Amino acid sequence: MTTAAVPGLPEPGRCLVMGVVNVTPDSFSDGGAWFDPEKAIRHGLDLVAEGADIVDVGGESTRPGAQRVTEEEELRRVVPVIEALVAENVPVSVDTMRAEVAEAAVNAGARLVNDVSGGLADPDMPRVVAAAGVPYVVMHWRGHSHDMQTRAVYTDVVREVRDELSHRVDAVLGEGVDPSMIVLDPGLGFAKNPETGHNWSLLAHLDAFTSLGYPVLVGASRKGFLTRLLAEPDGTRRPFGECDDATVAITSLVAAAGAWCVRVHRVRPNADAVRVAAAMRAARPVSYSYDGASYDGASYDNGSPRL
Ligand code: PMM
Repeated sequence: MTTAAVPGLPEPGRCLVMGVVNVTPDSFSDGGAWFDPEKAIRHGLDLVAEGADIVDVGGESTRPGAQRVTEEEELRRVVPVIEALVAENVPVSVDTMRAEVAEAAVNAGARLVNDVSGGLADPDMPRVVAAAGVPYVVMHWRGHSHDMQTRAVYTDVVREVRDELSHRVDAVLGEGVDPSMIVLDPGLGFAKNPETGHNWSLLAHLDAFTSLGYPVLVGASRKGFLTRLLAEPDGTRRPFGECDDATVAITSLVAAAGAWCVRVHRVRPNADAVRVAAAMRAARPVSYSYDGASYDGASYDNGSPRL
């Protein structure tokens, strides 16, 4: 499952690493550090030098409570950065919910459309992506950031997110997106309540998503549920930028469980982690003997993702 090929994107035989470039003044995770286009381009190139397989360029913050920017502003932010990175042969994805922005980004050379709304925010998106013939990240989403946390109500979060994602897949297939182009994302932090363990349940049951038969992308990096997990005894939450070690831990686990790609802010340690997971997965199927008994890795594969 890890190595499922997605057309036009690298195929290193392990979980891919997508480095984040937020060309925004207000993303919660990096606080506007890359709002200046020159800095954003430099940062994208640095991420590649650290081992990013894909650079994800976004011009609209999706932090809880964020207000939308205009389409013109979003285009102004992302297109020059995408053009410059593509000119350096960087595999670029565009993080947008708008069909017009996706189209402009693909015309500028973006190879992947990463739509956190899974086609719900802009009804033209699936058709535009289908016409562009590029891979499409369909993420689980229940509404825009300004009020998404009020929608984080589930009886069975894994089943509901899986079912809602499946419906989105059916919808985008109906709009002409080729099945080979679809990537799924459970949407950690998006309409998920960090107090009630929604994100952890989704991570713990990644097989509910990998078993749908599409590559799976996981975006845990610097999310609020990590700042809570790592809070001080008095409840003071760990700052976003100090959650990178926890992000690496998640990367190791989801890469071992068969994720296709992780979306992260700090690339180098996550690039190491996916290599560790790949080495362990590769070592697993061989027969070996221990303590006089012999084991065949394949014989106790019960269908669960293997470490
Ligand atoms: N998270 C953010 C933005 N884009 N895209 C995908 N596919 N999955 C995610 O989890 C995701 C995303 C928000 O994080 P940021 O503001 O730190 O970039």
